[in-house]
Amino acid sequence: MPTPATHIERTATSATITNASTVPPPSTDQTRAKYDGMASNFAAQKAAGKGVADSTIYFAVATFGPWTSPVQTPLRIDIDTNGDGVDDFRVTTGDLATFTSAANSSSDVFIATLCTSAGTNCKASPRNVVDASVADMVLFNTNVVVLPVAAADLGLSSTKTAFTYRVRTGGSSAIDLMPRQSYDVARPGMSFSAANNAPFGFVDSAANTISVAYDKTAFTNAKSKGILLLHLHNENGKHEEIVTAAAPPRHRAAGR
Ligand SMILES: [Ca+2]
Repeated sequence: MPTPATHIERTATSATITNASTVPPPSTDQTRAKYDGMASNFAAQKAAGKGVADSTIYFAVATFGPWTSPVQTPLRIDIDTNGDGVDDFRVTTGDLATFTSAANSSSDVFIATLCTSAGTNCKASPRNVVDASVADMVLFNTNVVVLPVAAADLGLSSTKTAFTYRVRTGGSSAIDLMPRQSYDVARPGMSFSAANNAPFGFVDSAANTISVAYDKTAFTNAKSKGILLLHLHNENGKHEEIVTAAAPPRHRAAGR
């Protein structure tokens, strides 16, 4: 069985802003954010003659420890699309039954929900991008998740391609608040492709090679730090892999 791997451009680390404690979180805590990352399928859309408005943006989060069920790790991403410092959209985690009607009992069809910050005009997308009827995307017993958002639903287009966002864990009150970052859909720091694609991401096998297109200026502008590589089907403790390019040696002036 092919194993999807998802390649996400990493944009922030576990330098979390926490509300109270300065004690490092325990390694098994499924509510504490270890990494967040960004990717989109813009490069593939562009190659197909399409553009930003046709693209999907992927928010990735890795926590310190695994959840048994996604309900144990509520996530929220606040998005400012016009740069005025006021968030315009909000992505949250939930389930399809209560999305359809608040009167329903919750289901185990897990989704990412995009709404305006006022809670209107909500849209649902499958958690980990692909519906469970298509592929096993490993929603349970893992510490990594991908939340997809259609760029058009954020009002993005060829003339408006960038936004800022902030990832937080926790439900009604924040547990971890990651630093705000920016992302330009049309100018990703890195784009990934491979010969063997999975329903989402790439076939995770030694025979598959992943190619990386690198834009140094865009990478630097986004404050990206490397690649957050998600192995969805790995065992716990081995879902996320951090890949960083070797930095050239720094030369120090004599006497310092
Ligand atoms: Ca705004």
